[in-house]
Amino acid sequence: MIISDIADSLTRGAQSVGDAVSGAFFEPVIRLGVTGLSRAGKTVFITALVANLIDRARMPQLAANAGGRILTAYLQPQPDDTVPRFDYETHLAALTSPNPHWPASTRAVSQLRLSLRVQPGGLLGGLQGPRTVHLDIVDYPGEWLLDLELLDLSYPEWAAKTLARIADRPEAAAYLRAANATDAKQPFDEPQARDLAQNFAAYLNAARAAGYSDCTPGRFILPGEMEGSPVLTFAPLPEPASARRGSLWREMQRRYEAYKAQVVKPFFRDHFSRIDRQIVLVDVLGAIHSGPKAVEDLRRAMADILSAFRPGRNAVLTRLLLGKRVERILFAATKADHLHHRQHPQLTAIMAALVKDAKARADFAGAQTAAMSIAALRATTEETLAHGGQALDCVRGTLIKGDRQAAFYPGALPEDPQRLLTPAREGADRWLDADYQVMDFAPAALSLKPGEGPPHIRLDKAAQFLIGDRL
Ligand SMILES: Nc1nc2c(ncn2[C@@H]2O[C@H](COP(=O)(O)OP(=O)(O)OP(=O)(O)O)[C@@H](O)[C@H]2O)c(=O)[nH]1
Ligand SMILES: [Mg+2]
Repeated sequence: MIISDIADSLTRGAQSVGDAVSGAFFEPVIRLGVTGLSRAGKTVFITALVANLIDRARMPQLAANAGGRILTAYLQPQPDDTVPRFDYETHLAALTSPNPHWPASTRAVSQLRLSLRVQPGGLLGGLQGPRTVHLDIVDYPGEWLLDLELLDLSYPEWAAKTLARIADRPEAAAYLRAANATDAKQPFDEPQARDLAQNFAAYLNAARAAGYSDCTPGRFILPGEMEGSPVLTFAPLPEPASARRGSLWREMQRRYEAYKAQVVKPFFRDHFSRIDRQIVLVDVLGAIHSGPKAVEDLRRAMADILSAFRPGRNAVLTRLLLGKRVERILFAATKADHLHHRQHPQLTAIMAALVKDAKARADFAGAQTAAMSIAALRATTEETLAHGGQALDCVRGTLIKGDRQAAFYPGALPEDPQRLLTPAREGADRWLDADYQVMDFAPAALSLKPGEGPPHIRLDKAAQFLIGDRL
């Protein structure tokens, strides 16, 4: 074991002792991770969940709430001083203003603490007073989980693998020309390194726009405050026969290692390793609408993301986790309000089928898993229209474009998910026997009664699966 790993283990050990002390003897803390690829619905989910835990009239499926055992829920300063706070108030204001709109995109990890006063249930519950359970919600981009692979690869391995993978992608042509024209055994030159890194980042952005999800290193796409720093100024190059100290190759190697040590590892050590419960949000409908290629790409991205939840696979992660594991994982197909409820079982079956391979390979080290279709914020109402002698199950909402109401039929999802997943795997260009639509609906203007949170679909069922057993 190298020194830095021992240090990591010690920090983790101290943390878990801290958690155990505050958990077992004082006030229990549940850390709920919320992740998903960009635009999956993380921000809306957290905002709606918190609003509906504070005002609980729409949460009958949360057992502790149905039993009247949740006395109050309130926001508290979150315990991690260096992690940005999830901007709940601003996001809620966007969703519930008289002119409701969706919140802006968020690009980094953030956290919020909601504390619940709960009357213990069970036989002895009545004998004890109420206790406080803290729910720490951590929002982080699913893209960051894709960087896990880097921890196991050296720079020469990563560079060779990446160059091979992108060799025949048109989006990478310009970068590959630049990389192949570079002699990496020459002395290091900062402007040259910067040009290569910028060129590679341009490829990653183009690849992502084209629907690829294997766009790592993750922070190249969303650099934030690290933009232009040495940890983000490297790129995969063809390996020279030999390279001296001070060469471009050696410096690229050093920066790649710094990215792993100072960007990837701290995320897994400080955030990921402490999560107890996890929800993975997936925009399944969006992918189906985009076509078979997007569905296949999503399936692969899910497999890569989920490898983080099978720690045995990665030596570095296994050491960082020290035997701790996520206890429950919920896979939620989001934006289910785009479909009439009669089609929700089909959507849930597709969600489950998308993660089935990853699940079959190893059952997430014993974690309990479930698949669901949810809408964190319901923007539509249901309506059955007569159309050509047939009854069509539609949804009605306010269109973002044009600001008018419309009823809309999204297409019929198949009963058997393989009807979509098989053509996707075989590389079909479009769906043969059906056409699927999605509409951009604006959030509906709300008039909430006292005690009511914003309308949703199955947010209470999701909450019951994720935290219900701990309340
Ligand atoms: N109809 C409907 N649309 C939703 C729902 N949740 C999310 N959306 C749509 O999906 C978009 C993205 O939602 P966000 O919650 O911002 O997604 P995110 O995962 O936080 O996205 P990034 O911060 O960009 O990574 C929103 O702007 C809405 O258009 C929902 O419950 N119903
Ligand atoms: Mg967000």
